[in-house]
Amino acid sequence: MLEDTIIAIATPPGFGGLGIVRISGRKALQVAGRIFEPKAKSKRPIQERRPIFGLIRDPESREALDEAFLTYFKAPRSYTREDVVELSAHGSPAVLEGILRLGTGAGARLARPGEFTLRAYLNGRLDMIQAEAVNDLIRSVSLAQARVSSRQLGGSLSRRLSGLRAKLIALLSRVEAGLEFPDENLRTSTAADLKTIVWLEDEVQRLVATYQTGRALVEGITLAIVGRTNVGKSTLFNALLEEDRAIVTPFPGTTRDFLRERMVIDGVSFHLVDMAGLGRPSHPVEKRGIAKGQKIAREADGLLIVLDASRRHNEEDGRLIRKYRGKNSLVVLNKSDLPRKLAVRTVEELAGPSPIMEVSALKGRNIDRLRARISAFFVPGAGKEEEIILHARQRDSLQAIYDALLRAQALLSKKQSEEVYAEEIRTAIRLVGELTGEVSADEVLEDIFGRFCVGK
Ligand SMILES: Nc1nc2c(ncn2[C@@H]2O[C@H](COP(=O)(O)OP(=O)(O)OP(=O)(O)O)[C@@H](O)[C@H]2O)c(=O)[nH]1
Ligand SMILES: [Mg+2]
Repeated sequence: MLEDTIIAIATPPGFGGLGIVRISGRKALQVAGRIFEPKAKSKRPIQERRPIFGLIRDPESREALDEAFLTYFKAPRSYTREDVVELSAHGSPAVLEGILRLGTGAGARLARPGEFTLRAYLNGRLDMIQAEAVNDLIRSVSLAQARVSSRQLGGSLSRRLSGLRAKLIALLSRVEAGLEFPDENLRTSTAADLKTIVWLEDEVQRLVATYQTGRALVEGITLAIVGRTNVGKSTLFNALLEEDRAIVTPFPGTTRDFLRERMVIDGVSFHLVDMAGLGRPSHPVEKRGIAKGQKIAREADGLLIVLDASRRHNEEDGRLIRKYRGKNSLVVLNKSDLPRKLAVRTVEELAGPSPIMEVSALKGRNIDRLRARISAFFVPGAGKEEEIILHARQRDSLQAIYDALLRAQALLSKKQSEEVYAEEIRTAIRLVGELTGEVSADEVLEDIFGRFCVGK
């Protein structure tokens, strides 16, 4: 499979100032040499990593297609660790397709999606985590996600996993030595091994827990603004968006349908939803709006529960908060510019474990702090230099490692069969290997790389 030379357009489809065709494989230079003609007449051989200017020319008809720069990356100092040639021409789909056609005519084969990265992986330049990070980086929809992927591409998560693996191997070799030479008392104390296993469990569990943040980075977080009518939900919606988006009036029941807008905090996308307030509907449309709102609130990733600080306690608020217990919520105490009627104690009792933030949506008071709070509360760790799991595949592997560790721990603490215990540690080691791609079946590779973009 690595015998042939592959070719693909590396830039996105459509018209652009530049377009790049990439060739990788043993015959990369030879293929390029047939369709590219340097402008300078000097017969110097092509140098590594030095773009040279020339023409793309059909070797048969001698027709010139476009001007282009050719850059040669000599193996192994290239993305795939093979000989790579990049032809940078004008970004017209017709020109790029033409170059592709000439390239295949000259002996290259069209690359499949992800095939360049697959080669980088098979040639040992990237492990599986890094290969996935390449694709994540290309497809990243937020700066925060790009930062996480970029760190993983640099190998940060891979290093953490190899640390895990080293500890597991140490555990295994101790128990194996004990099994092989039972008389020599080589086994260190069970207590020390148990301690290591518990540490490993914590480490794995920490990583699993970051998946929620990872998913949020990729998909964004839907936050519904809920509360009674007239508490200032639409005013808050507008203040957070810094845009006069929703209609605000002094009359209860202003918002009837829902509005959804995107805002970005620290590079993370939040889909903010403003909707009808809860209260006694005076019109069938309001009733429909309330029902719709409740469905949205139930399905949202998190809630901003808005209370009006200038009004006395209302049973509705308590009912609302109780209704959404168990959902990630932040309580926003609005209208703090007006004389206070709602006691702090009451709000705290109502809010329970949810954090409370006092603002004035109308005056814009504390809105920046609310934004920071939203980010810290709903996506903990997103802004920090932390490892974050972005894929269900990675989360599932880590969960399986965790389960194996739990079984190992139980066996060890009950001092049951050392053979079975060793087997669980071996399972955990194998699972770490699968996660980083040290051991992987062809279909797994196909599944992972098949999701990549063409030309990467
Ligand atoms: N003083 C003061 N008034 C506010 C504040 N926020 C909103 N209001 C006023 O409260 C009234 C209702 O505001 P909206 O934003 O329409 O309230 P809502 O919760 O969206 O109301 P519905 O859509 O009817 O459920 C308007 O007159 C706003 O100007 C605030 O922080 N301070
Ligand atoms: Mg409203």
